[in-house]
Amino acid sequence: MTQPHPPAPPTPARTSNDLAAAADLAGQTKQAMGWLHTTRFLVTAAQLHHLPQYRLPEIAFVGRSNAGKSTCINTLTQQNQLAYASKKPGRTQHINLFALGRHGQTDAVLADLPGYGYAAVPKQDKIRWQRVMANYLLTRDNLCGVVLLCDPRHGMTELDDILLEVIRPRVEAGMQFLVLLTKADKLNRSEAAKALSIARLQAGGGQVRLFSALKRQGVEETALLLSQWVAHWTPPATVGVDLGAGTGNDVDANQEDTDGGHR
Ligand SMILES: Nc1nc2c(ncn2[C@@H]2O[C@H](COP(=O)(O)OP(=O)(O)O)[C@@H](O)[C@H]2O)c(=O)[nH]1
Ligand SMILES: [Mg+2]
Repeated sequence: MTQPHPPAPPTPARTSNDLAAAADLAGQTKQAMGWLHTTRFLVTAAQLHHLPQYRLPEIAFVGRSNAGKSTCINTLTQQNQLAYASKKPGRTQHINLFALGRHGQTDAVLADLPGYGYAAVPKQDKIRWQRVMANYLLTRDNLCGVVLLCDPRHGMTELDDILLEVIRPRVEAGMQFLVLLTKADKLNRSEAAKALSIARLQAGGGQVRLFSALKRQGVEETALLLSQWVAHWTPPATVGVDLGAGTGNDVDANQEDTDGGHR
């Protein structure tokens, strides 16, 4: 005698609240994507003290050369040429700022920082860029959040760890922080799960997500998160007050030049 199959457990009925919440989330995500699409080039700076001071939340994108930073910015903003996705790693040696906001208004700034760790760059230049980056991350008063891009096939490198150390006090003081594991399309399920858990340990409690420009994985979630960072940002008292030499930039930073002059 064959036993009859047990009845399938009932699927919980979706309440109108669930549906409303889902619709709300979808609406917010769409808004965030539309908002990011307004991104336009603002200014490029070879030296830290050339960066204008804004009373606006700024989100910095950092990571090793070739981690997928330019591709990520282009994907999030749905603009193919915004951040130049270089085939030659190490070429982007300036800090590039982009403005975003609807109706010609600017309500946030994205900062594309020079990629680090490119092997062919002379050691002196590497050290100089690292100092510029560290100074930026430590002293940029209106920095609202940092997105660290990391190719999970290489994992977090020593330079990524140094960067984490540099920003740790600011993250503890409330600055937002996200690790994006890029090129996730190159990982299978178990590799992705492993990469996530390792990165979570290294990120010291910060958020970690998989991201693939190719498969559009993590794009909308990241857009939503960035828009939430900006919405919840409160400017520190110092921001925008000192429009002169820049608040907190030390003498070293002002003398640094991110342009190694060997493109
Ligand atoms: N498969 C795959 N390749 C990617 C992805 N994102 C970037 N890449 C490739 O990785 C290389 C470096 O990307 P790029 O954005 O220039 O890196 P950057 O140096 O960090 O700005 C390029 O060849 C990209 O086409 C992705 O999501 N999937
Ligand atoms: Mg790039």
